[in-house]
Amino acid sequence: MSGADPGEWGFDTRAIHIGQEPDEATGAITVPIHLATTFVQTAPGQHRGFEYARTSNPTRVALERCAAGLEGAEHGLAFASGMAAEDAVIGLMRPGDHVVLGTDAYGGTFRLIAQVYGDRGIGWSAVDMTDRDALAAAIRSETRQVWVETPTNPMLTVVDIAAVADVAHAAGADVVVDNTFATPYLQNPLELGADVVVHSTTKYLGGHSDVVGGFIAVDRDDLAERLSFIQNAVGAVPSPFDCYLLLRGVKTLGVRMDRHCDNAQAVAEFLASHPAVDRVLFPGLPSHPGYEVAASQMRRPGGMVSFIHTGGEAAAVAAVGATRVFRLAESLGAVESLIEQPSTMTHLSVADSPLAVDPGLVRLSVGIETVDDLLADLDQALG
Ligand code: P1T
Repeated sequence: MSGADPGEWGFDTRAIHIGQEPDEATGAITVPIHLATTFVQTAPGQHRGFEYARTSNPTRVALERCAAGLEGAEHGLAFASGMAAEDAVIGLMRPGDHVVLGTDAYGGTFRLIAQVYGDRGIGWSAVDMTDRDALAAAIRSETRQVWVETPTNPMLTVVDIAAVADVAHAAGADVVVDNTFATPYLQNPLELGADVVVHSTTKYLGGHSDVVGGFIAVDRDDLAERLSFIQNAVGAVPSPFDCYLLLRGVKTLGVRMDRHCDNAQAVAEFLASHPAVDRVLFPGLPSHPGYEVAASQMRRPGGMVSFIHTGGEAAAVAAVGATRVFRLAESLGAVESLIEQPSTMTHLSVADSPLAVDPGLVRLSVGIETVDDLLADLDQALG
């Protein structure tokens, strides 16, 4: 879809223009950072759409409109972090309710569900989301939400969103998709049947390792109403400056993702024939079990690559400490390449749980540097 009408704009035009009309007062081409915490009223309750900055703020509204537009969603809500966005979604449930999540998910998501909400009376089960029968068996009468990550963090498993939505909806549960790894440029879960999309905007949407944020996109008015009530009541909102940085990042999301995808494909192919690599996990390789589902529900396979080192934990630890261009750090999705060992870093909180990860696993967030430098760096580090 592309055209002169805003309703027909392509992805990059939406990223640059939705919610970002030139400032009416000054003509400023970029959205101003509105620091005001309160907005004058002409009579009690009479205002121009803004009353108090926790409830709403013009810079945040610009970001919410823009990011919702990228997901093709009716409603968008910005939060102070990806975890704050997830907390709002889980906050829709009550004690006695139950949630199903995948056996492969970001460690912080598991920690929130199992260790924070588990203690407050919300039950959970973890299943292999690629197994339709296992999912159907895990859903109970009190199941309210089915949480899907795809591709997953850190195993890059691809989950068929439409298939999960069929099973979950038949049982009356909502489907929540964490679209952080794919981004709205590569995958739009609402179109595939999801009810709620969450993002850690700290990653690709920000894209420069300089802002922590979260986002929720929904089409359903009932969900939007309850989530915006929680957003205001709890107050885990991003600052105006964070919203500005995210608007700035999102403008280049499409061009960055194309380079992330090109570089990740080259890195995955390089690793696939490297003797120090036992198995490459990347949905753009035909050998990956999720290759076909990825090709049908994603525009491209993304910028994340994981692999199992033939030498196990000790060799994985040595490799992640030996790169020079890939920096040893948590997080992902920014312009610079990062390398990490999930079992002791991002996924420490899943140790001894059904989500535990292989200590020989190495995760790469492939950046947008010159690809030959990335390949040479991995070669010397694995060598
Ligand atoms: O860090 P925060 O913005 O709160 O987002 C949490 C989060 C949610 N969902 C997924 C899929 C994530 O990967 C994350 C954060 N992940 C990392 C920090 C990491 O290195 O994997």
